[in-house]
Amino acid sequence: MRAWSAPAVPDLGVTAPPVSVHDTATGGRMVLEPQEGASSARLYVCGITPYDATHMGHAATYVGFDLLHRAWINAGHPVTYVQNVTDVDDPLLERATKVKVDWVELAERETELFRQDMTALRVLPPQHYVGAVESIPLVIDLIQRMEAAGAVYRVDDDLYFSVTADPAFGAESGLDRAAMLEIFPERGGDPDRPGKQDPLDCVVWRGERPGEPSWESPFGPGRPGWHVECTAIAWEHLGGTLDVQGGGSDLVFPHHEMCAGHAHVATGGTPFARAYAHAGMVAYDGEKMSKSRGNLVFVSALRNSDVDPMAIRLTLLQHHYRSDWEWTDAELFDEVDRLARWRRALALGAGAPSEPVVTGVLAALADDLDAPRAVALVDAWADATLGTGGLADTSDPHAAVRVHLLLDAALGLSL
Ligand code: 5CA
Ligand code: ZN
Repeated sequence: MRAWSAPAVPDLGVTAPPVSVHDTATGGRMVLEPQEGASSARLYVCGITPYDATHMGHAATYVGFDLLHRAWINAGHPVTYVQNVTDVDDPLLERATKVKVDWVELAERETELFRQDMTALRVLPPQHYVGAVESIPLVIDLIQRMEAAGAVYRVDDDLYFSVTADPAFGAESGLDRAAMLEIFPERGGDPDRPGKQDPLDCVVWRGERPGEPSWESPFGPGRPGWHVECTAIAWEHLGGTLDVQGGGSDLVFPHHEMCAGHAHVATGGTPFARAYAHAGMVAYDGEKMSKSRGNLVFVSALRNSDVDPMAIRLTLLQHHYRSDWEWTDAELFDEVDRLARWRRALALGAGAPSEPVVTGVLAALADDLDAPRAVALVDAWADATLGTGGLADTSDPHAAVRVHLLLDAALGLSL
């Protein structure tokens, strides 16, 4: 699948510190220098299910991982970035039926809108942007490997993955069985289906249903399960253990746990990812922003009403990627004002010393992607540059150029 166009990342002429992020599996910090022998850092972030437009929750997650992508580049590491598109799944098919649109058309339309939103927000594109439908041969291959390891069984026309086949099952989320059983049905699981060996087992191949799309396979006609899609795409396009599997915190269980389990079983125990990183949930009107609840603020709607995409991006950056927070329009308007102040400071050319802000911003981002700290440093620089009571600091003749490049390279803000 086509991704979107890449904004250039300016070279700052300094090397940022090694990047560390919080790892859900260990609950601690992980320093992410590329693996021995790997030519690049390997990043996989779970992509959209394209049945509706990009909302602020999606945008926050992708901007969050864009900070990781940029922090690695600024630390001197090339990055191979892979993202999927869940272009066949229950919610997409249900929406297509409801609005009487062909499901392929709906997926293509919403994916194109997502590309435009990501371009406007200056999110670096993945090198491999891969749909589930185009990956069906990879999925079949992965299921066959799991089958050969004795980890797959049939219930009617569907194939299930046996979670007990992975001795490490549960290590990614750290959840106990009771918590897993509670969450599983809320996130697409079917614990009560008769014939399953364990209530937590998940579908890897869903046999053909009347009126639904299906593809031929050695297991009969059907379509891929959700978790096996991401495992197959990530493994194929990154070629080994990922440095980071990312997504929103709603994917901690079962999605990323199952991905880890599938990979362990198919490869004889090779870890799926070194770290599992999760972005917090963005709420609106008191509840998680979600397509199913309908409490949405769309990136495209704001763009269409002439909101500067950089103000949207800055609003997202004001919240640490791991925190849960609530979108308000008032905050967006504050950030419009902040951008105007930064632009005034940058227009002066000379300004307060740039060296401390460059070092500080790169260090903040290398430290678990601490964008709010980075924004506060730029704010302090703009305040000093503009001065209060006429006491502007213009001691650095090249300050504006340096800070301009820094905002672009590290925070993805083009002013
Ligand atoms: N296609 C699957 C992942 S393989 C999926 O979850 N799609 S999605 O369209 O529902 O979400 C896309 C990404 O946005 C996921 O990483 C998800 O965790 C994240 N996300 C969804 N809702 C929110 C929210 N309210 N706040 C933050 N991130 C969110
Ligand atoms: Zn995924």
